[in-house]
Amino acid sequence: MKILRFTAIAALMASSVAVTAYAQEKKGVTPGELGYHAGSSPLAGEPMVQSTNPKAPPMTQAEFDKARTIYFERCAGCHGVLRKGATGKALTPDLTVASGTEYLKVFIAYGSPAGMPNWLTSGEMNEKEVDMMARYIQHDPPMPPEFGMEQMKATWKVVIPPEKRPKKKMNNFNIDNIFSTTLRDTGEVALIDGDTKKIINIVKTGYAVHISRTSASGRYVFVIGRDGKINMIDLWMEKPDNVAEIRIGLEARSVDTSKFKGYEDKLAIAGAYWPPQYVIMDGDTLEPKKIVSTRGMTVDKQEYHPEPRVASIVASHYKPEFIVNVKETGKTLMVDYSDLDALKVTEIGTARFLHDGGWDSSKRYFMVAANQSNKIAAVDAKEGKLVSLIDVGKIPHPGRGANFKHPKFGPVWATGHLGDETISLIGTDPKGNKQYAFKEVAKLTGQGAGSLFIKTHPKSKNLYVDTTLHPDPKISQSVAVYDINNLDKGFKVLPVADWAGIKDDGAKRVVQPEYNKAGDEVWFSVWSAKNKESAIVVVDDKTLKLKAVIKDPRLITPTGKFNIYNTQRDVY
Ligand code: DHE
Repeated sequence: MKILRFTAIAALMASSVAVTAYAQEKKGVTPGELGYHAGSSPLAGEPMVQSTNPKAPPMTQAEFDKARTIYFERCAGCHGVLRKGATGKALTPDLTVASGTEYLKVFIAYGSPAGMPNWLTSGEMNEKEVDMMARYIQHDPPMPPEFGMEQMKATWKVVIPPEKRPKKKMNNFNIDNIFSTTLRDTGEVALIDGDTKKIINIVKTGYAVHISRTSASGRYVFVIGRDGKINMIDLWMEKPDNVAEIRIGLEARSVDTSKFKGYEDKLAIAGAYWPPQYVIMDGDTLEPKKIVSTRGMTVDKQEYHPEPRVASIVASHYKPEFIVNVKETGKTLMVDYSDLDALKVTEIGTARFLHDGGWDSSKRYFMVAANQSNKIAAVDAKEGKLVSLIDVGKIPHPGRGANFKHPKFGPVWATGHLGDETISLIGTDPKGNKQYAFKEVAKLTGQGAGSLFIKTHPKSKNLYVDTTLHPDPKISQSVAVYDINNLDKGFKVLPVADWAGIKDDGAKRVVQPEYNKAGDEVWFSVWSAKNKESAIVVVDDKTLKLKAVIKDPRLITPTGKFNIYNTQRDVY
């Protein structure tokens, strides 16, 4: 909660005009929204030079360093490294100096009725810290270092070179049904055997590991940490483990590999938050080949943005292309990787604040959430163009979304929302159901706001929606499940956290449904604090009954789970 509060406070630490505007905009802000963007940035530990603005109130070096650490741990996620504004407002000295220390302190200390928490009165900050942060944001933001080829190569390690790796699968695991499971706060992934539900190995990865993706062949798993470290895991080894690693930046979230015919397992790509860039690597060794900056103009106002972060990346099935979504400029880049020396990039203007997304069932259209714009952009990977920008609910957050055949509208793709209780269904079949294609055709009502992930499977008739960041524990600890053929009937609630039988109190948030290969089980993480027991709960998709609980002292803060087969083939 501490982190959550600080972000909101910092959001209001702008000029008086900006404060009012922000407060209006943030009316009805949910705790989930605030909490989600409040992740700690690994940049807190990077050396940076103190820049002094003569108009800003003085600070000692020690105060500046402390405030900088707090800023990167708690505020940068919303306001950006350079405080130019990201999903939160800009906090640059031209705005903050005009407001002055005393004014800013009020907001930090007392919050506002529009959702701004009260740092001082809640006892979470003392007067000294409030004063320090109010002064800090009037100084020029310090600039973290760049991270180019030299720095990348210095971190690049081929642990087992390709020629020394197995020539065939050396274990008896059904590797298609392994789940690469994020252990968020330990910087590890657990490889869990989906058949036996036993942990195969715990692999050390980057800090606050984020997602796993598989190579086109399904042999390799690529894991990225928030610190920009990628680990490449070989599932053919007797005990699957790390075979190569690299850092591609100082902060990152996304990774994928080439999937077009003829390029399977050839290349990998990762996108960084800082520096704002993407990097194409050798698919066997992670050797960095090409680094491309994403700094540039925004799609709407056509203003320069110094740090447009790279959000989701997917590999096209239609062309030798990666689809790279650049958050703050609102651009979707189709990066043709067939000739890295003459890189061709098609820039598609979509909408600002691009975040997560997934394919429609035909894998031709990429559906990506422009979250703070409350839109889904549908991008045609075959034609290389924007098909439609679709207005949905408040802050769509699909993960990769859910594809199913609606009894009336035909194939649809669905997303839940962080900011409201709705689930939007979007038609995706321009041939058979033209009148519904790329429109929001229906809205379901779920348990509440704070949803992060939604999931179904081609073999299932169920649609699961989590509400991980809802403030009411009853809701954050359960999931809603709809019968796809009877959506009007509403949903059933599965008390997933109760089923885990965890005695510790605490958050026990239920997050990210993920199917097994057969599509007859759904796995949920019950995500507790680092020092409390967590679990994975497996639900029988036919009966909606508890099938298994996976517990192990090593399963610390499990969040995302990535079934190898489904991830490899984009089944969701
Ligand atoms: Fe995520 C996907 C960024 C917080 C769990 N997350 C993504 C993607 C991005 C992203 C850009 C899409 C990657 C892709 O497809 O290539 N996430 C961010 C943030 O910037 C944010 C808001 C704040 C932060 O500090 O990182 C954030 N994310 C979280 C969490 O707090 C979650 C819930 C728990 C955790 O493990 O950190 C979380 N994000 C996930 C998961 C996915 C993801 C499980 C992949 C879902 C999938 O099914 O593909």
